[in-house]
Amino acid sequence: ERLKMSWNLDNPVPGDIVFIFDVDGTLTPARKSITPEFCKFFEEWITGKEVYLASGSDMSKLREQLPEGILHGVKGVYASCGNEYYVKDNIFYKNNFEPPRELVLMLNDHINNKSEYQKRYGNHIEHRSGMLNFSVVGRNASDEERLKYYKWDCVSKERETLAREIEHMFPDIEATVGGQISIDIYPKGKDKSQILKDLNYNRYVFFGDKQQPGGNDHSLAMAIRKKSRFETHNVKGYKDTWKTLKSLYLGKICENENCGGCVCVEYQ
Ligand code: M1P
Repeated sequence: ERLKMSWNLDNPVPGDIVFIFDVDGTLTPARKSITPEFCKFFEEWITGKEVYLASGSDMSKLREQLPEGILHGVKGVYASCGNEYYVKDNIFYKNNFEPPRELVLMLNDHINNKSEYQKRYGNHIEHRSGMLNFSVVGRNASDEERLKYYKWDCVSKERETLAREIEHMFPDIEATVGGQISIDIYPKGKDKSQILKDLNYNRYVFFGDKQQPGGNDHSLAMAIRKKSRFETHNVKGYKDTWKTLKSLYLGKICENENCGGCVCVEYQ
């Protein structure tokens, strides 16, 4: 449901270059605050530029991770995979999602009977605007418990497998792997790529750590790669983002000759 807005998102303001950043794993370690040194740099860097954030997390989590200087310094914040949009503290729209009963039953069955991971810490299904976030280990897991699950998942590929199963069973639904312990679930098309309907620029620059197929930055990266001028940076962590911003964009818009057209950068 779109809320009444003071300016019209259906007629986006054209501009030259837009920078879009995922948050967890791109500006911060997963579910952690931005580091003070990078925070100082990034707050200065965004000044005078058209910058948007596009996160899978909801706004309350983002407020724990990023200071007001950044949340209010950017042009806008797309939370819950673009299903909510904020400018400073004002919400401009949020989408609704009523998950099918069978999906909720399937997720509960997975937690109770199917998953081979033994530990459960509570808060397994989180309802957010326009989406569900699902975690076998549970969002109440401590940092240490998160890491244990993450390492296990990297080997077992539980999240990837479950996401494909969900999409197979519910053809109108998309499921993608976000941070360390969970998957994001939403109606088809209501993924991060939906933010592009609001943005009209000559050049798109995107930093995200989950651009591979099945990741929650994938749809946005693919949609940006259809633009005539773009850069997608598939970073491995905030340090890659920082290093790239320092080397390519410090103080002025990119002078690197490789950045004139279309570039997809994979970080090792
Ligand atoms: O923004 C990335 C992800 O961050 C969190 O993931 P996790 O708790 O699994 O580390 C979640 O908020 C998730 O929805 C989000 O996609």
